[in-house]
Amino acid sequence: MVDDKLRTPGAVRDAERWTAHNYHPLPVVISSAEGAWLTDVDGRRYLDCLAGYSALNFGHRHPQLIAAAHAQLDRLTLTSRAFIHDQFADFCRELAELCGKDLVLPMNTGAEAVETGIKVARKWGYQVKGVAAGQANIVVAEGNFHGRTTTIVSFSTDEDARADFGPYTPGFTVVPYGDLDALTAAINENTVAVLLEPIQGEQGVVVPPEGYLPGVRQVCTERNVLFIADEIQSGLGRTGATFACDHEGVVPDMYLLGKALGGGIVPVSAVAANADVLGVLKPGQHGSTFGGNPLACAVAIEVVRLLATGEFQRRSAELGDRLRAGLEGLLGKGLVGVRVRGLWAGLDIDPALMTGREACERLAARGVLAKDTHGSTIRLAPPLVITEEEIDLAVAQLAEVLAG
Ligand code: IF1
Repeated sequence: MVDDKLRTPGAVRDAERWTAHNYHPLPVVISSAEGAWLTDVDGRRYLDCLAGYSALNFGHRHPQLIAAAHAQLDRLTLTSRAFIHDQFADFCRELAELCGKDLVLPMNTGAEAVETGIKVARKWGYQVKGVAAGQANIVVAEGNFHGRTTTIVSFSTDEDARADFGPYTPGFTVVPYGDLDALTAAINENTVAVLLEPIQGEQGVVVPPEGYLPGVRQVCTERNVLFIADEIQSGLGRTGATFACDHEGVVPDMYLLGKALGGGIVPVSAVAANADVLGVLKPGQHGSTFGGNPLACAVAIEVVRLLATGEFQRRSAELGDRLRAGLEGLLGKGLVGVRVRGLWAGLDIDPALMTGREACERLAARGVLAKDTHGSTIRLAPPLVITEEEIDLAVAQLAEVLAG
């Protein structure tokens, strides 16, 4: 795919020489991007069907978001939470209103939002629910992906993400995803929360059975257990609604948000919940140097305003139908499984044909960038600014790859 007279090979070698090999990136060296399109160091263009794992829902360098970032860069970038700044209240209020919650706790990465959710749920368990000291337990799902910290990988079921990082944090019970009976049976007097992705992203865009999320909501309400929805990848328009939980009218006790909240410009994450939950935190009990910084807030305020119109959610739903129709047309033509929710698709390629990695390498050679998840499964998650023609292009190129 790449020949030596081009700049790409040297740039790939340089990157590999100077970094730890905790990724195996495609040999593509991006130098600029706009909307749904990337340009590499040799001027080749690629349609972005990964969108930073859903951190670029609004496309690369969305004008409104870039303008907000530029304006804030020229005014104030960091204060720490030791002081307040003039973007902070608007960000917290507008995000809380989008979530229908009382309060927001801003952090930076998704993993920090997840860790915050775990800490708050445990403290709520001891101080509000009355769980015995040190006994708090959180129910999680097989196939989960919630980040890479030591505590989070402690309850991962993916050996690549977990192996040799022990000793592991206790206090988590793993149950099969989508199995409401198993989840209900796992709840006991020490259970403080259920932590789930409403749709499992890294597992290959796995949508749970209809009724599962409402069932989780009901059992958490009945058993006085917090329902924590990790919407870091599934949220903010990706699935054709503001939150994936919206599709079944489910409102969790805690939203964990990240990725696209930062507009593809700065890391922004947050926990949104009501005061009876987030109110357990007192000064000095949790924090972050950069959490809620002025630049992050300025960009995230614009992200929330983009979402408040509903335009991106509508686009994701409408264009998602087109994507689904195109992909389902490839069933039996190289695809053995298709899962689509909005502009988010998990595709199972016939393992006899190729691996997901091989498919992504061949797509890259055809000007489409995507990422495999595991084995022969790839995920498509283009920016929500993608057009009908660009969706048709991506599907056509995939059809060519599958046809060999
Ligand atoms: C990597 C996966 C996706 C997430 C959900 C929390 C986080 C993530 C549902 C943590 C992050 C990223 C991490 C990145 C690749 C990507 C990923 F392949 F790892 F699993 F998207 F599926 N909850 N997902 O998807 O957020 O701390 O990264 O900001 O680690 O390789 P983060």
